[in-house]
Amino acid sequence: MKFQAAISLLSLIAPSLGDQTNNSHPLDGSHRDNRSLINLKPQRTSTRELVSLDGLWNFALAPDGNNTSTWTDPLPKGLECPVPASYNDIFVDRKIHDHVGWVLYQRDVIVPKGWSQERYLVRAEAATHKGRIYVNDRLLVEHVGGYTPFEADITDLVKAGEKFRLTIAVDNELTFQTIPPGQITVGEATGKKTQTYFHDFYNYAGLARSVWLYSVPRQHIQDVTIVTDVQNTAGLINYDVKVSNNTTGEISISVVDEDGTIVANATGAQGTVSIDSVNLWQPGAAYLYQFEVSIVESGETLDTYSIATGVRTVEIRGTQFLINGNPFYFTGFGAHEDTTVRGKGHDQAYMVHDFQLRQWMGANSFRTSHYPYAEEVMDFADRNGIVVIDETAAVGLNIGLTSGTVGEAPSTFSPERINNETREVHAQAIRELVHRDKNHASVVFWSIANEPASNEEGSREYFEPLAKLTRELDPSRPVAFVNVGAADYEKDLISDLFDITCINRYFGWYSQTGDLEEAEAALEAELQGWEQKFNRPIIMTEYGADTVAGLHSVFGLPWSEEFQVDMLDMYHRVFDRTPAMAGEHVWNFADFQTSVGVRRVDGNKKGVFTRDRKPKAAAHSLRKRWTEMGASK
Ligand code: BDP
Repeated sequence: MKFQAAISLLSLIAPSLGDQTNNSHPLDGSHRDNRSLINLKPQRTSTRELVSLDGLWNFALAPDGNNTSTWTDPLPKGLECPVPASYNDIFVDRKIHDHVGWVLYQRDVIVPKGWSQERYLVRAEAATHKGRIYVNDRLLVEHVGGYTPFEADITDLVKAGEKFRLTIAVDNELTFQTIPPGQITVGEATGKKTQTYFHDFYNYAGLARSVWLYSVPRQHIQDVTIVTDVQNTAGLINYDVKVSNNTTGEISISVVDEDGTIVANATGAQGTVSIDSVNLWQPGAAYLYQFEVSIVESGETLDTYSIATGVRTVEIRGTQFLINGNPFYFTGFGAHEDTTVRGKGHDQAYMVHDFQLRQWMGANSFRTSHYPYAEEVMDFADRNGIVVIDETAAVGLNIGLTSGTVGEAPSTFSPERINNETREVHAQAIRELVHRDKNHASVVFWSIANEPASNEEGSREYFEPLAKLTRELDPSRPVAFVNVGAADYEKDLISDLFDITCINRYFGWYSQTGDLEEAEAALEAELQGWEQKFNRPIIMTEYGADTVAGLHSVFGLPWSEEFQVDMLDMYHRVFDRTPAMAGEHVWNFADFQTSVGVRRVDGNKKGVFTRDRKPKAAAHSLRKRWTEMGASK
């Protein structure tokens, strides 16, 4: 199946699931059409300006209760919090670390004087998990979903040259109606709120990504959708440009190669441009054209915006995953945005270093487990030829997984737990992910959930419309979800709705613990089961063992570095005799923080690197395997 799209299909229309807008609800109605989509990532061009609002912001836990009227007052002096960063580990204060509810970030901002003819907006790249933007004492926008951007147009509220007080409130609460889901309990003795959740990483919160003030011209480019194809030696770029309602100018397109030469031109909001003797975007060898869109009137450029565009195709043929017609075998890791002190705060130094480590390992890909990563990471993957499986934050739709072994797990899909409202929120998370990341050459398929209870009643009703929605939003990429061990090839109820078999398996760790012979037989049977069920690629999206760096065992016992090496070797033997295997992503790239529980000592230790990015023994054996695989291609 070749995943190419007529661009018109890339609409955001989703009849089966209701409203289709960004989950931002302008609350005063005056400044923004609430059905419009969020703008493209801010960019400095000859017609647009960009002011970073990163740095130290005043910070406070919001006063208790739902009375938000005091939130916009100047915050008491004292705490300053860096942006971008999760706030949890910044302060030496358990109350802040464990806080459940709203926090407030505040700073003064001046709109540049020269912007009097422009429109200008405040944009937060993420507020985990709910965010509100206030200008002075006015609430402008509320956004649900912790890993996608939202923004407020402030043009009509603050004049160019004026200063205003910007407050961003952020709520970290997770319920059965959020993505990811969670549950809040109130202590009987203390009345204190405690957050629990069904996923295995710490609920870091706050403004973990950049905040911007940026300008766009009155007539401006709002959105661009690009789908590429290849015909013989020519590259085709199908495009669709959306502009602001008031636009009277003409749309003009230039495609510029890496040497700065214009290789194609076009006019009009939709169409196809062709590049002769195209340089393809290849895994490990990225080539990016600048797709430059302009609005031109009477010879004057009113707005211009450029998208780095890799020309490539994605196809599934039988059990093969093809990029540009060549079989591609995924090597690499599932990972987390996670570092000490910053939590999930985006950090350029760690981003570059992590890519360097992946490259050193011979890894060609990663999955954005278990939420959309910072947009800078996606841009960097495009530029570095790293292939990405792009995942929503729908992790933990599986109540049984963390219910322990005692007693019956309550059913996941039910009116009191994961219900239709959750599905609406999930649908919106998919819309926002596809909208944000659709133009990234690195993104080769979507994963709409990690380890849902796909063996449980109700899972099919829940997932069928979501799989359909994702295909409608983007027919140019395959759609997958990541399957959990309990929903093996006989018990899973939804895999036929998807294009690829992605499975996480822990034979030898959570089952057959330490017994690699039993584990090998179980893994083999499982892979054969999937292979026989669907004639399509299988990717092992997680496999691994908790490993304490520096712990050694002559017996190769679990938790030792030797065991991690042996266990991964065993998996690889089985993969190498399974024809349908199309990839292997070890869990995890690095050790990461989780909530405190009896199963985790300062976090999850399945990293091939420690949390501070030191290699464990497995890094060397994996490196050998992956670099040899890369070299033999
Ligand atoms: C899988 C999850 C992943 C966990 C991992 C583990 O997908 O998020 O961290 O297991 O237990 O179930 O290490």
